[in-house]
Amino acid sequence: MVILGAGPAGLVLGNLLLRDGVDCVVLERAGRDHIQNRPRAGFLAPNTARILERNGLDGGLRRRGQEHGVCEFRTEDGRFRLDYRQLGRGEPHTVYPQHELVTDLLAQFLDAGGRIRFDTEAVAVSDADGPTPSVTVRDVDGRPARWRARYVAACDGRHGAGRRSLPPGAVRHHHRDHGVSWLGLLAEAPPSIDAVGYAIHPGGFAGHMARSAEITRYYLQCRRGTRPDTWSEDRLWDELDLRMRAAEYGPLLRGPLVQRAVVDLESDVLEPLRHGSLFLVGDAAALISPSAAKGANLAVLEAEILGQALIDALVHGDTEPLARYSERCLTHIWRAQEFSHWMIRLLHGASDAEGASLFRDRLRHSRIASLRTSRTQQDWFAENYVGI
Ligand code: RFL
Repeated sequence: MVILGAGPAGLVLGNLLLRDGVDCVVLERAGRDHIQNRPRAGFLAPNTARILERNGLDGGLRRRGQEHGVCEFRTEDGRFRLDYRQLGRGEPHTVYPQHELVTDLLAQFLDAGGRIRFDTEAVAVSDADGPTPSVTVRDVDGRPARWRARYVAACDGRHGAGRRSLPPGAVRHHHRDHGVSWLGLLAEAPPSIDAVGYAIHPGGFAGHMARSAEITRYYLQCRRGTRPDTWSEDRLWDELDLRMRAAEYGPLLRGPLVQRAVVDLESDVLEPLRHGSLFLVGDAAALISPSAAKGANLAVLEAEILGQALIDALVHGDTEPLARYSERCLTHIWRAQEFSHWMIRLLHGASDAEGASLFRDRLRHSRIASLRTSRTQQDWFAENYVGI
């Protein structure tokens, strides 16, 4: 079994297969240091915590993860909080930075004797429609090599070799550009609010998400094509203050902005998630905008579903679960896409692409009002916000 990519999807899958004695190797384009220090997601759903727990992969999460259950909306009509632990199914998130999860999963994989090749980029997957697919790779020095396996799991993200190797017409590609961009910032500063903060402002959306006691992620909606280094740190903090309405609700705790990246809010889904012996997992299967914090959670869920199906096929000779992999995952993916799309409409007025639309803005206003006032809507929100 060859696994492309050592993100949450590839490493959960690798750990599961190794535990049941399935021979596998992980091929990772980047170095170990890089993957262990790449800050990305932080909000893990209760189902993700359960998957990690039942597979014995939750050591770090249990020790260092922080329970999180409140979000605060700040709008032109004032602010309100939703204690989502008390709504819906009554479950919180666990805040645990993705690079720490990756570090834990990698250590566990290596301790159990797992094989991983860092600095090894998969170039193409060949013969996926037959029983012995192969993966062509090149190392940092450009030296080529080839790996053969019974199955290949593409856990190598949206721009990986798994997607690239699909022959034209093999899968359907659904794609939606939401026409909105966010400047994602990582601040070496403690969280300023004891909640996830969503601010809706005439200047655009701003978001606040705790990562740890010392690190906070902020988002600022920006124009398409904005370069991350356009604004000075002071200007970014001033804009965050303005949109988060710091003058009214309290100051933001400032610190150095150690990471900046512009994210265009896009969603895509491939259908089906299998081409012969090649399986697509995580971001390689579907890209989901970070508006609802679902990407890493879907990656872990899909890795567990595929891991169990591969064990059934390779250890017990039952290929039926493998045949159902795509259908099972797509049900979860579309549900997450639907909620994420709803969140985008909740948090933004008309996008740049749509032009200023008062109609769209009034709809957003009304959506916020029903979230503020309707207990039914709040329960629905809570269930979908933490659900996967
Ligand atoms: P990853 O984590 O991108 O890992 C893919 C790995 O594959 C390697 N790779 C290759 N290796 C070999 N050959 C090739 N040709 C290769 N091409 C790539 C890469 O180096 C990498 O190590 O994919 P995976 O495992 O599918 O996991 C997906 C998640 O990383 C992603 O969905 C989340 O980070 C999305 N996301 C969030 N998800 C959440 O559930 N909760 C959140 O709070 C959250 N916040 C976020 C996010 C994503 C963000 N970015 C990146 C836009 C915040 C941000 C800013």
